[in-house]
Amino acid sequence: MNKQLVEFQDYVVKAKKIVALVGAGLSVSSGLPTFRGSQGLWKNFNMIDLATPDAFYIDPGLVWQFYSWRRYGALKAKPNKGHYALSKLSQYQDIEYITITQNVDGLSSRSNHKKDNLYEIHGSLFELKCTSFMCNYVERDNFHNPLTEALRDTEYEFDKQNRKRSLDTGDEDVTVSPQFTPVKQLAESDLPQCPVCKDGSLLRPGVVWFGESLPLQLLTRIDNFIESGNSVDLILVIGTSGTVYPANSYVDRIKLKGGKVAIFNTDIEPEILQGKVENTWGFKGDAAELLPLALK
Ligand code: BJW
Repeated sequence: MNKQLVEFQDYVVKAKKIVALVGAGLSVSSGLPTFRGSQGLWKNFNMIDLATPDAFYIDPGLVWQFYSWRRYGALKAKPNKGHYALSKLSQYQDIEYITITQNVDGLSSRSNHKKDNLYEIHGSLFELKCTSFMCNYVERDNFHNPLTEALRDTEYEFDKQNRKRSLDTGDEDVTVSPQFTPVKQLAESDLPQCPVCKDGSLLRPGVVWFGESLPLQLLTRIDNFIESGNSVDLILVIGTSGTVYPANSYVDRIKLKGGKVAIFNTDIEPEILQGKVENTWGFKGDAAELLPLALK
């Protein structure tokens, strides 16, 4: 067995306080695409056109097609072995543990992960909220899809791409990330409307876009976990490029207080793999395969 893995497993069984920071790479083997990189969602679309409040203001039909397509994909996907490995960690009584996920696909929550130590810091595809400043309407766990008849075509588009992918690869398993393609121009009347506002305000996805604040309550609970009591022994950094603030700041915060870092990613710097970066282990490959092995 690899020396880093033996060392890591020795350490993890003794660790008393653990954080997992999760990104899109964890859901790749469930068939969902990442954002960045050659197979990523931002390959054909600029994130500024899809994941900002301005984007929604300029073309809510385009943004809703993107999120409707993502909802459909996430509903068809199943949690993988990596999600279940973290879910198992969340159940242990004798350690302090939290999962901080940037993913909005709901797969961690569907893997029997304990609810009170799972923090979905970028929100959820299955939450809807009113865009009016005067209205606090929020709908949680809305798994209905499509949300309007006009958004149904995004489902056909997802299925069409998947059929093409299985023909291309000769394999039913999803191996290539799908790419979002908008189907048509949609009017505001085609999109989900707030049921309580009298002025026909639009509902929007309950995700955190660029330039928006993350849910303050969650950030405070995470800060309390990291700053109070015993210091964190270990942060597992799983399938994330670590490019987005504030999620990426947790690694350095924990490292500065003496915690160790274990990275699970298909793309890892050679120095880390060679064990040359202090207090950092690197495990290169599919997180869904590596996590159950490393955490067993
Ligand atoms: C595998 C694998 C396999 C593949 N196994 N691994 C300048 C201007 C304006 C704003 C900023 C600025 N500078 C900083 C900011 C702040 C900004 C930010 O960080 N920008 C950076 C891009 C520079 N952050 C914000 O705006 C946040 N809010 C905030 O900070 O408020 C205060 C503030 C406001 C304004 C200015 C300053 C401060 C909000 C961030 C919200 C991010 N939202 C998104 C989209 C919405 C949700 C959605 O649609 O899903 O969240 S962006 C997108 O990136 C998504 C993800 O959660 C997030 C992280 O991506 P992730 O998960 O890391 O995916 P990838 O694709 O990047 O990486 C995948 C990794 O997996 C890769 O490493 C692969 O190698 C690996 N991999 N297969 C293991 N099988």
